[in-house]
Amino acid sequence: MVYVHGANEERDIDPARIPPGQILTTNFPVLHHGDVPYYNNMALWNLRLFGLVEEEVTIGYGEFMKLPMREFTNDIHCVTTWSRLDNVWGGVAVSTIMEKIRLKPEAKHVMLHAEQGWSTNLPLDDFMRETSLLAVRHGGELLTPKHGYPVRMVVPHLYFWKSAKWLRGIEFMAEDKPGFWEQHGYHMYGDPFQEERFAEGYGDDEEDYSFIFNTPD
Ligand SMILES: Nc1nc2c(c(=O)[nH]1)N[C@H]1C(S)=C(S)[C@@H](COP(=O)(O)O)O[C@H]1N2
Ligand SMILES: [Mo]
Repeated sequence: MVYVHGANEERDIDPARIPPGQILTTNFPVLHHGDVPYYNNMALWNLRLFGLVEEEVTIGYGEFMKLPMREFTNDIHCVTTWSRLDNVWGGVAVSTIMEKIRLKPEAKHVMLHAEQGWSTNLPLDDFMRETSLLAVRHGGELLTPKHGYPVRMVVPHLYFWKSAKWLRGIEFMAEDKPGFWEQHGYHMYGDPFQEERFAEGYGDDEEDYSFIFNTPD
């Protein structure tokens, strides 16, 4: 039996699903750097696929919402130690997006670009896992603004900071490069089952901690 915060009860959950150092909750905390973007004209929204591709592609909102959608159920593991199991997402499989472009063979890494210059990096193979998606719904409802409306990335096998909210660009790169939190000491890969929370040496400076708690609602 595992105690679940939010539900305030013990539940019969396979402990193997819970990475080390994580606490289960049924709440859905909101964490990000900066402000929640506000959209008053979706005609101005687009998603740009660029970098090491034969031809750059831009997908508008109307076109995106007409792509084939699927349901994905997976677990969230946040580096700040909460986990939330069995999230039902609706969205577009990464394979559907990849049909729009032709990658150059040198492409091995991906940078996800969000509104306001926020970014996060991951290997191409992890981006392309069958479980990775571009979500537009959570729990059957359209994403709320604070959880990433209109489109957020979901990469369930890595810590949740790799799941960029307010996604606007997918950049294909030859070499790995640190995104926003990675430049501030978070791990380059972020496997929750290996507890890859921070880069080596993170936390040695008092300044490091100012970023962990900078999480306005
Ligand atoms: N654009 C953007 N996406 C982001 C972040 C951010 O600051 N900006 N924070 C990440 C972090 S650290 C976490 S834990 C999750 C939180 O998602 P949630 O607010 O939906 O729980 O979003 C991730 N995606
Ligand atoms: Mo986070």
